[in-house]
Amino acid sequence: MRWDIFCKVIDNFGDVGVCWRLARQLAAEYALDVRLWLDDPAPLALLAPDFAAVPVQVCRWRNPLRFNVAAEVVIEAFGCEPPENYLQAMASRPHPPCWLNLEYLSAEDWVEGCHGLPSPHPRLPLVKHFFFPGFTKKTGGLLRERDLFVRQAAFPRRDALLADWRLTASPDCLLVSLFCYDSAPLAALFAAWSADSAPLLCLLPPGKPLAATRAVLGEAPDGWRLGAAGQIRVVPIPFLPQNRYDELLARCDLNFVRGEDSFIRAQWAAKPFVWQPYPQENGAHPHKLAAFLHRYAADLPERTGTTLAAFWRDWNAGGAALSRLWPELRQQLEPLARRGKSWRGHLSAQDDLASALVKFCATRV
Ligand code: TRH
Repeated sequence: MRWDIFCKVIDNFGDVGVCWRLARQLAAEYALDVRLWLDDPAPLALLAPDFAAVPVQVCRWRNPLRFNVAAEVVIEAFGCEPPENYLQAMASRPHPPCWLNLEYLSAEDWVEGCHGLPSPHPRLPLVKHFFFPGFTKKTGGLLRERDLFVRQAAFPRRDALLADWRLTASPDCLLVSLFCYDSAPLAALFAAWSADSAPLLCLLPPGKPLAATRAVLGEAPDGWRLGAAGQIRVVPIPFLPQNRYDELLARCDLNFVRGEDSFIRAQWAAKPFVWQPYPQENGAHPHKLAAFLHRYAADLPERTGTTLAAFWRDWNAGGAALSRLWPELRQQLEPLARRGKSWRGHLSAQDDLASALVKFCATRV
């Protein structure tokens, strides 16, 4: 059966990141014939340099679209709207395709009520369904490959991972990955770290995190040393293919993540993390943050939960209190690591997004 996935790159990596993971999983685990239509293939080459070797057909989305037949299942990612000539082809199929709008992720309660709702097309004999990823069994679940936990068990150890960048870290050194938007309060974070006498190694991806760091600390091609004894190292690393980024998240003691896909992968890595939601003009992101914290922090000891919530909120609101909150967060990393594991266990009991999609479409094609 053929599935077409349409993806428009709004900005950053998340749109392609999500669609690529989904396309790859549908092809690998369900032997589906998957085409991924991208208006901008550039980010894919970074996320998956091996994409040509994967049995997913990556196609260029141009208007009008050049294609042979419309697929049995059509997924438009994040409301990107397939081109008109493709919609016409969908409508002229003897049996209309199962057409889904894959929505953005949110932990808010209303998601359960909207998941799966139909939306008839105003002109054509087509019905689109809203498909919401999420954190409960009444949503579409989260992207999780079938072999993820098996692969995780074989991930390189921390020393081997660091050796790739000619780095070493003593066992007591806190290993941190820092993936954020340029609005993150990096000056406040670095000041808070500098006041901490314990060693810390921060791995910094290129793009916005690196540019924002340069704006605060100045140019230093090999990285920066902070703190009275230079005990804090902030070191640029290359942009990693998605699979290797998963390895990095699993080996760090603390991950700063953003948007949607790195946020999910940090949860599979089951390590303490700090989330910066994608800043939206309509101001939806603080609600998303609060809704997720409500679920994630629910079973935490009170002190741990309050510290986590305060740190996340401050990270997303200017960082005025980070100097006070950082030592508190650091003290809570052990209970947070335990929570990471119990949360991963809880999430893995629900269907993953690809299998939920396959089930949803099975009765509709
Ligand atoms: O790049 P993002 O900010 O993407 C965002 C969100 O998806 C947001 O919801 C959307 O509206 C907006 O884009 C347009 O953050 P996100 O979602 O975490 O995606 C980053 C991807 O990059 C993810 O697939 C992980 C991947 N990645 C790597 O593969 N290697 C790396 O080294 C890094 C740092 C990230």
